[in-house]
Amino acid sequence: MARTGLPAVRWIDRSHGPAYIARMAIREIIVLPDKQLRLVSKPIEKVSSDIRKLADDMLETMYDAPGIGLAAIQIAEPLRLVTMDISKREKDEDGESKPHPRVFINPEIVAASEELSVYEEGCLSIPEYYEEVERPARVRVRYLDLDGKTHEEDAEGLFATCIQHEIDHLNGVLFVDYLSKLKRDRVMKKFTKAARLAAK
Ligand code: GNR
Ligand code: NI
Repeated sequence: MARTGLPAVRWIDRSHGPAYIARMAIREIIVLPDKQLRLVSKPIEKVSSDIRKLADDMLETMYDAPGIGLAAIQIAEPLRLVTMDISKREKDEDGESKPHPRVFINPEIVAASEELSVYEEGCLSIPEYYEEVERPARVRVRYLDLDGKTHEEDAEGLFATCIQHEIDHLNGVLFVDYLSKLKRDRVMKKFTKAARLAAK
């Protein structure tokens, strides 16, 4: 998973004021075998202040992890909300990296290419496990922004992979579901055993 190396507060919109910033929170990311990861998340009907707060908490949690994407269910909120930052984080002339926080509300794939591409995927809910997954190379995604406005956008490369991975989370699907039964069973067993040992 790409390291941001960013203090989590760098992308914050300061206009919210100190009281808002103080309320922001890094939330706990749930991991396998937590059954909540299999829930189908609910569409967001109104982009309320609670939703905006949740999106901010998700961005902070994602940067802290660090990860390039996060679905709300990964912090135990079964809502169709995704955050992402796949920026390359190249340093500018001041040696500063530029974050590109993005929020997708009710995202859906409206078209997918026949051409497939393979990417080595990881998941914050399946820590330290990476495997190659084949998915459509390009997708068209429809979503709402934080102002409730509808957008449609073409995605390719890492963006296409990541948005498909996140929309899968909204449907209770994990990247290990695309692997052989042997590999999937092995991962599930490993995390079930780890949870059992941690509970003792
Ligand atoms: O941080 C993440 N990296 C990643 C790499 C390849 C394909 C997908 C991802 S998403 C992942 C964060 C995560 O678990 N999102 O749900
Ligand atoms: Ni994931």
